[in-house]
Amino acid sequence: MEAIARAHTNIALIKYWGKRNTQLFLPTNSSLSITLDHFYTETKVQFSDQFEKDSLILDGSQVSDQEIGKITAFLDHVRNIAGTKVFAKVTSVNHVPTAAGFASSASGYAALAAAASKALQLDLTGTELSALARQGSGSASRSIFGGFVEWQKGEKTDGTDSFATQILDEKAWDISVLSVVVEAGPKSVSSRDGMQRTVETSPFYAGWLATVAEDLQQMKEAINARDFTKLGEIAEANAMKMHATTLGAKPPFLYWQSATLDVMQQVMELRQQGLEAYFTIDAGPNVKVLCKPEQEHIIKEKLAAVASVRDVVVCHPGPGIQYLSE
Ligand code: 2P0
Repeated sequence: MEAIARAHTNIALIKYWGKRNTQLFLPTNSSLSITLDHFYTETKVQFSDQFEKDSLILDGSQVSDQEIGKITAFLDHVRNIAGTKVFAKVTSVNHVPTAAGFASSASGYAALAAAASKALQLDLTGTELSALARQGSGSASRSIFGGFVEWQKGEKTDGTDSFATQILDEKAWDISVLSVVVEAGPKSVSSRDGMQRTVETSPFYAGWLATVAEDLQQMKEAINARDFTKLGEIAEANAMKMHATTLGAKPPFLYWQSATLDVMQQVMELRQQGLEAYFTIDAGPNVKVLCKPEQEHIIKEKLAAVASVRDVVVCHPGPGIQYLSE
């Protein structure tokens, strides 16, 4: 009754920003991401009737009771499907930059969903696994698959039609995603709290909702046509729009720090110089820069030269869930 799974992180080109049901992790809008080859989580799950409670060792350390509570709530979904009450020991290692803001709930819950369901011999389809991972963290639904992935928001109230599907596999189109780690302090608003506050209080949220479906449609056309310029322009504009909603929240908040702006301005400057690069930013200060593989070396150098940049890690489209043996 044990299994090991590896799941990679993903970066959204069209952002998931807001829930219509916080219990079931049902989003207000569909989103689209690239699974990244370089960053991943490996998780081992062992079920045994010898255990008296669930436990989690993350990167070699026992985690807090609050964190265990979330894991137990998630494992309860898996146990319900399997019809068992047996407890689990979870051992998880994150292969992501240790800098603040990079710990990933997407790869974490995707790997946990895969390893736990495999350990209980549940033979889930990719779709079922995606809907399960979603209930740990919304963005985890996308990390089940490799390459370019769309999470359809679904229409039903029970969540059975809210899961991700693969649009293109990781070998179908190579683009470079430069992960820019900046000098920054800890973030003060989690993505979960931030999106909820924005949904409830920001007058700009209506503008987000009114336009995000069209952004997604245009993005899918760009991907089908392998049109990098269109992909970059839409991704950058969509990220800007998401962050703009936070400025209208009550109280307002902002994930950018001064180093974030330094990188954004450098990307715009590179475009002036004829180098094609676009940025996208999640709920934190770090920046992901999209470019063509043939320009990744020069663009990486130019980004690394920005004083407040600590590291630049080159990523490409990566694989979906992998099952490992010891
Ligand atoms: C995304 N983010 O699409 C967006 C863009 C952050 C900004 O998904 O509450 O950790 O666990 O479902 O998945 C981060 O939010 O939130 C996220 P929960 P999650 O990648």
